[in-house]
This record gives sequence, C-alpha cells and structure tokens, in this order.
Amino acid sequence: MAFELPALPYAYDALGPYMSKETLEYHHDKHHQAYVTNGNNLLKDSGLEGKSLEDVVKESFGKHAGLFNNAGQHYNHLHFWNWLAPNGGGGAAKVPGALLKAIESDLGGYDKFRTDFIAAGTTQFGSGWAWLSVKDGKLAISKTPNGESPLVHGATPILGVDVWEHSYYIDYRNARPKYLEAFVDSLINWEYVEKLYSAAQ
Ligand code: MN3
Repeated sequence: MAFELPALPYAYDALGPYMSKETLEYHHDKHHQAYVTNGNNLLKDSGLEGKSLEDVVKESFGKHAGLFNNAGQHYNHLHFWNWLAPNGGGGAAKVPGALLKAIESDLGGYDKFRTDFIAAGTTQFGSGWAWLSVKDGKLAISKTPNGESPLVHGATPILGVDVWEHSYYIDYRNARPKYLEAFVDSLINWEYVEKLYSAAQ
C-alpha cells in the first residue's frame, strides 16, 4: 500500500504560539512529504509492498535501513499530527479518567509522568523521539533514536514527541526542554492518546 501524506487535522496557524505556522509548513509539507516520497520509492520491489504500514515498519527494522527510516518516520508523523491539538495539554485535569489511573499506578502520577517524559526527550542525544507506550498491559516512558519507535520493541506507542531539530528549532532554537514543556502543557491531544490507549488494551 503506497504511503500518502495526510492533510494536517487543523490550520497551519492553529497551534500558535507554541508551534508556528512556519514550523508546520516545513515539518509537514517538506519533512513528512520527503519520508512519504522516499518511502514509496524504497517500498517498490522491497517485497513488503502489500503490507500495512505497521508491518512494513516492523519487518524492515534491522534489515532494510533506508526503507525503515522513511516508513518509521511516516508512521511516527501520521500520529504526531494527531498528538497535537489547539488548546491541548492542560495537565492532569485534562487526562481522561482510565488513562490517568494508569499513569498513577504505572508511572507514579501525572507530575512524575511530566518530569520523566520531558527528561526522556531532553536526554535523547541527537535526533529521535520520546514516548509513552503500552507494553505487557503497562504504561512505559522511553526514548528512541531517529525513526525508531516502541512498535519495533514489542510495545504500542500511545504518545510521542518528535525531538528532531526540525520540530522545534524555528520556534525554540536550541531550547529543547522549553519545546517539550510547551508540548506537554499546551499541545497534547489527550483524546487521541486515550483512543490509542483503549485500542492497546
Ligand atoms: Mn519530524
């Protein structure tokens, strides 16, 4: 199945002042588009053409680096646009009940989740992602380099933040922790996280 770039689920200027129109124009229209274009070229004759995106990501991991990098980033960004929302974030009060309970029992509560998730993104050396995922029925925070995700480590990602410089340099320059704080406090689309959490149960 060929990869396709979806339209953003909101206007390019809808995430201001936390993420600018200029960032979204470059990040969605240029970077994500390149993963789609390059991924489709590498998918041809790979033997994985008929597979779902998730299966292409899992089956190319460790075997076909070029295809994996592009398919992995396509998968990550498809979700990333939905992990963002105007008037997102909002702290523990905005986290749906069942998910908040799991954050309390598995991660030591919302405040500890916030600290640990931001720390995962801050300490990812170079390009990559920080994650909240479900593994063996429990929530876990992790980080991965480049286009990797918990999907290739036996877990289901339910929230991820892109810490490649293209995701924050226009708005935050080198202040990656400020970008991560804005992401958690003002951008997370908790309804989408809850939807993925329910599906992963
Ligand atoms: Mn990106």
